[in-house]
Amino acid sequence: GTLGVAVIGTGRMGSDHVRRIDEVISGARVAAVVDIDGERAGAVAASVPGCAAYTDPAAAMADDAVDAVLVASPGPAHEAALLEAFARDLPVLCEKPLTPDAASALRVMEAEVRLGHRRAQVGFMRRYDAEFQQLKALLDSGAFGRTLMLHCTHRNAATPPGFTGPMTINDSVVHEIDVARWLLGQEITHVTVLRPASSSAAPGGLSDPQLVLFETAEGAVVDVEVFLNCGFGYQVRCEAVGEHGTARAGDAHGLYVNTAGRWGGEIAPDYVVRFRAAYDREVQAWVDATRRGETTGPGVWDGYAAAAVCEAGVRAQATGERTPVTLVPRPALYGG
Ligand code: ISE
Repeated sequence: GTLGVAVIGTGRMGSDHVRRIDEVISGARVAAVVDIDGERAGAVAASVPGCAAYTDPAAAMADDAVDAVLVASPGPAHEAALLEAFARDLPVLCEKPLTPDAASALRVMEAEVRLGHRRAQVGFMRRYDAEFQQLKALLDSGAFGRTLMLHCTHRNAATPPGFTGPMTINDSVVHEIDVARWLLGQEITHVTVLRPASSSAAPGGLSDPQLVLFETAEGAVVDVEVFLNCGFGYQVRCEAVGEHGTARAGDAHGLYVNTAGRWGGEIAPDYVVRFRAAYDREVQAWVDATRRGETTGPGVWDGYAAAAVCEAGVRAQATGERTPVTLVPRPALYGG
């Protein structure tokens, strides 16, 4: 039957996912929404037929109409929601980051391992972007030989209020951490962060832009320019350098226009627009797998490994030193 989803958190991503499940996704409906702000939850619920409003995630998960959970609350609230969902053996799609630090991600992983089967997918939506998928297929085909480097660009027009230095790594660069692990099929072993002079557009105290370097288990090197107050729009690119060729995802979307003696096109304003199709595919894939009784896509191991790299990254950011990443052995549940 139709999957009843509880959407936890009705901020930027949560409300976009409510709209998506209501209007775009087949096989699922929004059965409940949760927000600590009850008025906000009520207003969002009122826009969806048959949707209940809660302020407590556990109460929503206890609702008979709820078969699965989409966690889109802020990162620090994810652990409790995930543990509650696991206690009820409910399938989860958890927005990134899985949790904001490695110790809490490890607790989540241990809980899923105790459950004995995968139940959570992590919202690394770039894995569902058409161009990133083409890049992955090209690298996996072996046509370019081994992949030696990735050059990544991650630009946002502006940071939202309250954005902190560690969030540069935990909320933004976490995407490149997942992309690098996924494209290369290797774990990241070391992180270095360089902090050039900050843009005058960066809000007080935030180092922006930054250059983040990853080294991987088999000797690949990844550089990431993360520039979160670039002012001109949302831009995410990744160029892979192989032994026999290079390929770059993220340049071309939208129209190429000639007018008034100039050529060009539009830059997406933000991630909701830039990755709209990827989010659609991600949520549909999650709903389809869940209705088949399966858990697919990036999982809790990927969320944990990313959290461990983030932790090293936040330390590297503070010390300026090349910082090793510590990972526990990969449990058998995740193919270890
Ligand atoms: C945000 O949380 C995201 O996930 C976006 O993809 C990223 O570009 C942005 O920097 C983050 O704050």
